[in-house]
Amino acid sequence: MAINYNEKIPNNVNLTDDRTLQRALEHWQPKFLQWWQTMGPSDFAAADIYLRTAVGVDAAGWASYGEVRMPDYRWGIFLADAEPARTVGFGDHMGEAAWQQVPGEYRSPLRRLIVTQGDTEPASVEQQRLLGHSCPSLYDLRNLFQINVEEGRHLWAMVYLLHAYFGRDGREEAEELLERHSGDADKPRILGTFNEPVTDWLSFFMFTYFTDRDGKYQLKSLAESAFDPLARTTRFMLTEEAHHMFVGETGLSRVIKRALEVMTELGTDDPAAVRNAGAIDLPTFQRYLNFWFSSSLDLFGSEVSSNAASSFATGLKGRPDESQYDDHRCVDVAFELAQPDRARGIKTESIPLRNAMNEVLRTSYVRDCELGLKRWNRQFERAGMGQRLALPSPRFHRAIGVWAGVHCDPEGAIIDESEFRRREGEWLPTAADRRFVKSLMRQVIAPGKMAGWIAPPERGINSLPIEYEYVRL
Ligand code: BYC
Repeated sequence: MAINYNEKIPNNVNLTDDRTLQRALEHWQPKFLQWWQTMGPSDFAAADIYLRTAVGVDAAGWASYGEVRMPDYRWGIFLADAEPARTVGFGDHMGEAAWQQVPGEYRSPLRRLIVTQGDTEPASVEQQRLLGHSCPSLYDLRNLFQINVEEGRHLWAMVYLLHAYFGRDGREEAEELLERHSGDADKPRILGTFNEPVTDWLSFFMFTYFTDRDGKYQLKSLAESAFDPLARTTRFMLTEEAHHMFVGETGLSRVIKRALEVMTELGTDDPAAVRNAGAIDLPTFQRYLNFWFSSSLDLFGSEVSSNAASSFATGLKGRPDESQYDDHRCVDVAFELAQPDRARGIKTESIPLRNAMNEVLRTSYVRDCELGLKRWNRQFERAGMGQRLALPSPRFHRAIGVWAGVHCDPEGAIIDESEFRRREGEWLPTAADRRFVKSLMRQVIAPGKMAGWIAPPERGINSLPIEYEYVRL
């Protein structure tokens, strides 16, 4: 269905047919805008930004590009088209008609999933709030703001579900989504990674590569939900999410490209020399990667989770691309889980597959993360350099699940806490690393110009040249 932009809240859900819902959302709208003003991108409200806006929900040509000021962006409610006669694709309700309303017995766990998902969206905008002041180019600045406005819209997607299907509780949850804040001592965001500061662009690119990719896997599994409005809204969110991961992957690849250029010019891979020349040395890059990968792994929850088992059984949350599996019920199937034993060794235990669903998702996520690593490592090969980047073991630096509190090195070997503390600075960003990366973060806003620590992108946005003035300040 086409998106109606003539209304106060653009939508393709016939909002005018439900006056009560429309009024409730129109009541939330100014609170959202107030939140955007105070917690969203600092400054830049008057800049004209070359943004894409959704004009339809079909895969082909949903985006229209044009100059927009962020406060005038039309945040709204867009669901992918309904699949006629859709049935539940997994779990105990497999084959039954997908639900258009929330079954009473699943209200509370479904609300919890929607709130957790919704909480991450504004959190990421808050985390990235100050980045505009140190953008490496106008191209990058535009991409940052594109991501920010779309994360704002993803909040709308979840708030719509809360208002439309969860009555008063849902409206209260929608208010609280604007009251918790990233890193706030009293009211932090729900999940760990979304309270981590993202105050430099290396972290931003790591975040959009690793953390947005968690978003992809979580949204894909919610897109399988028996609750059809959730499946439809997340299907559309995924089309927007793809660009966020593109920004992460290409951003990191440009950082590597620049480091390789500097190493070739200088004829050395000495990290101090690379830093002196104003590029990001590879050991620092690897430490940032270790941090953001391990933090993002925690977002999948515990390896053994009764929440995950019941979400699968009841049909609330499936596996990404559920249709690729043969067995959609997963009853009486075991999953072999490696976990630490008391003697500091590793034991493998059989657990019911349904309880291991978080781990199933995490494993497919890790495989997806590896693809970027392969591409980046090819850059080294092509440059004739011996260095390689690697994902650390999923046991490394975990705060959630069976490996939480177990000290492991990046290869996954269990080590003493004292050894971990002694070597932590080799594996995770140090205060000195952060100071160095911060020192490179100087705003570059001349059209087509790039900061010295990052190579230009291969092409511009929507076939425009790289020199295009993507943000008119
Ligand atoms: N930090 O049974 P467990 C995105 C909590 S990103 C802190 O293991 P479960 C985006 C957990 O909440 C995708 N707490 O977990 C990306 C639970 O607490 P309660 C976001 C954590 O339920 C970039 C307790 O520990 N999507 O979209 O099986 C930019 C026991 O947990 C963490 C979703 O989250 C953590 N890392 O699975 C913008 C999807 N992990 O309730 C956006 C919806 C766990 O006992 N959420 N806990 O107080 C879910 O599917 C599940 O809630 C989780 C956790 C996978 C997150």
